[in-house]
Amino acid sequence: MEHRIKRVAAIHDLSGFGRASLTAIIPTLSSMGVQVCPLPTAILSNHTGGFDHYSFVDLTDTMEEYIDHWKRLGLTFDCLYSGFLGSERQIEIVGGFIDHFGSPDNLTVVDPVMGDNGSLYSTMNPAIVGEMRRLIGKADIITPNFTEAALLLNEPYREQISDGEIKEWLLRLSGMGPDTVIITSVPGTRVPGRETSLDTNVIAYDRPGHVFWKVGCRYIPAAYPGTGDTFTSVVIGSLLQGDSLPAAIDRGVQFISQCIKASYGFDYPKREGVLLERELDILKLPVLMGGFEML
Ligand code: PXL
Repeated sequence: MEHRIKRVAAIHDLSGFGRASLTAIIPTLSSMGVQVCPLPTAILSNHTGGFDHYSFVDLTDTMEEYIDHWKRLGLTFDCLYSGFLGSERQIEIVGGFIDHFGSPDNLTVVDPVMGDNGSLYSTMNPAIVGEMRRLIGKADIITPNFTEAALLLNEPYREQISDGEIKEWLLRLSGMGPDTVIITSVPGTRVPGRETSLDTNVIAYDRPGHVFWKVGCRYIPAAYPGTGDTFTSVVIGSLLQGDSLPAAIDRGVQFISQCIKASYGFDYPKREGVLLERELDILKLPVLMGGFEML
């Protein structure tokens, strides 16, 4: 009998320190019973969020040969999942990878990792943003954060958005190709007299069902790098386990909230990421639905 372990091709960088990209994605998906096959895009000593220096080896030149061997092995994947990409040409290579390995039976997820909190990560440039706009056209699902959604749409970054406007953003992003658009870190209701918003939401659009979904979570004043990678990994793991889209998003939000709460009480640099190792076992527990709603 054939084994039933689901398999994901994970196209991301390997950052040696800081719990982002592959060092967050591999443990998260493995804990959910999914096999991760990394296709590394770059090797960094540490991720770039909150560290002012790092070493960076761009692996663009090695990727085609690496992919050729996967083709010769006749590998197939249940999901193709790309994230941090290091150069324009690399984005083109990933496009070719999706053309070859993508099929109506598997899921292509593009997390257009480019920036956060209104600015681009230091390795990014406007040409990469342009290429990323093309790459999302090949995806079934994209998971930009609020900053990345604005960059993809060429909208100025802003700190507030109404339900009507975010719906319009979702429709425009879906119009660029993907059936499903999931925007994270969408600022929620602003409370008069408080500088920060009370909550931050994940808002999604599912074109086949023409449904908007909203999953809210209480604002916790701490940003940890790598949480986007972990969130998308939980969503993918959950979908591969057979959950519905809103249930998968709900699990992602619950898991990240739990990780942040478990980390926030400890005094250590946020740039080291959430204390994932303490929380991974939660992913094996039966799921209790939190709160998702139609928008
Ligand atoms: O988590 C996103 C990410 C991925 N890869 C690298 C990064 C970051 C965010 O800072 O620096 C190298």
